[in-house]
Amino acid sequence: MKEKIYEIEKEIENTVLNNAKQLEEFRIKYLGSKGKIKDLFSFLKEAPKEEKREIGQLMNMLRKSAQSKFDDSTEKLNFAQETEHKIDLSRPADQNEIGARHPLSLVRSEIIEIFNRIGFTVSEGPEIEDDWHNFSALNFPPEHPARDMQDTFFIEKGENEIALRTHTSSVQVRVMENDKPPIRTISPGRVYRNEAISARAHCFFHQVEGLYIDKNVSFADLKQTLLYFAKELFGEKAKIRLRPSYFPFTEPSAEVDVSCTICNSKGCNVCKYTGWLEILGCGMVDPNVLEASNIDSKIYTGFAFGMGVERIAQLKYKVNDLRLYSENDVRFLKQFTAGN
Ligand code: 2NM
Repeated sequence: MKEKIYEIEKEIENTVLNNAKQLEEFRIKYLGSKGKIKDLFSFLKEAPKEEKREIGQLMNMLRKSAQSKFDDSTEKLNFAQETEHKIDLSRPADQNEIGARHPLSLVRSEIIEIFNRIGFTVSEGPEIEDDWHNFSALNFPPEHPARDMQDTFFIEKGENEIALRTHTSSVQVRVMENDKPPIRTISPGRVYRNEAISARAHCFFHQVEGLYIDKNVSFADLKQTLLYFAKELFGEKAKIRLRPSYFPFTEPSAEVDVSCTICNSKGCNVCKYTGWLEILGCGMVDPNVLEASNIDSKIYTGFAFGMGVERIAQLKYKVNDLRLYSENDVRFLKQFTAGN
């Protein structure tokens, strides 16, 4: 009888239970009311008296191990079926959201590329500047209002004044001090002014300033360079006009308008019904500025210009509030792509 028990034990051990059909067959064959184990128990009373106890124990162990094999396999199979429904391996992966470039970054890149094509290189410099590079070397007189705390963020006042730069002309002073003409460079960067924040003003903004110094650089060169720039940026139909103006670092100086690309100069609320949009300031570099950086103003002349990146982006993308550029609202930011 013991042999029979061991035989069934081996049989159970070797049974594979991989699906519901096999499980059901197993249950009927071993655990059911007409199964092999039940059968064995009915023979127990025929066992020799002195072996009854031992054989009874063996039978109980056999029944328990058959039951747990059945239970474990049932559980495994159920789990496999559940997860099979949960994981759909054919489902496409979630899309990663791709960010967009900031409009100011797009416009800055475009401006840099336009000037790169005619030989201007990019120069950069510190945002924290001394009085010399931000004001004195640029021909700002000691009493100029820009030197006032009302207009400029000072970090140190007194003997050696330190401030956040108010324009990137300070970078060009450094270029003039360090390089020999010919100089052909643009300096993009962030600048700071002590202004209350509103739709039209901010305490920081971005500029691109340009500088060209060589023998015989003329106002005609300046005009042609700016016309090229306006056509590259706003399209072949763009026209420019210059109006006399004043800057401490240039003489003569001018303000530059481009024909309104929104209404084709017919008049709209963006150009205030003038047909023209102001986009930059420019002029011939004042001889005092050249001399301050040890460039001989009897040999060399130069032109310079400066523009606000926010202003250009505003025209290109019809942005009506300067604060949008720095609030990081994704509803605004996601509208810009490299193709725009
Ligand atoms: C402007 C307008 C006119 C300018 C001048 C210089 C430098 F360094 F050569 F003196 N850089 N940029 C300049 C001239 C900037 O911005 C409205």
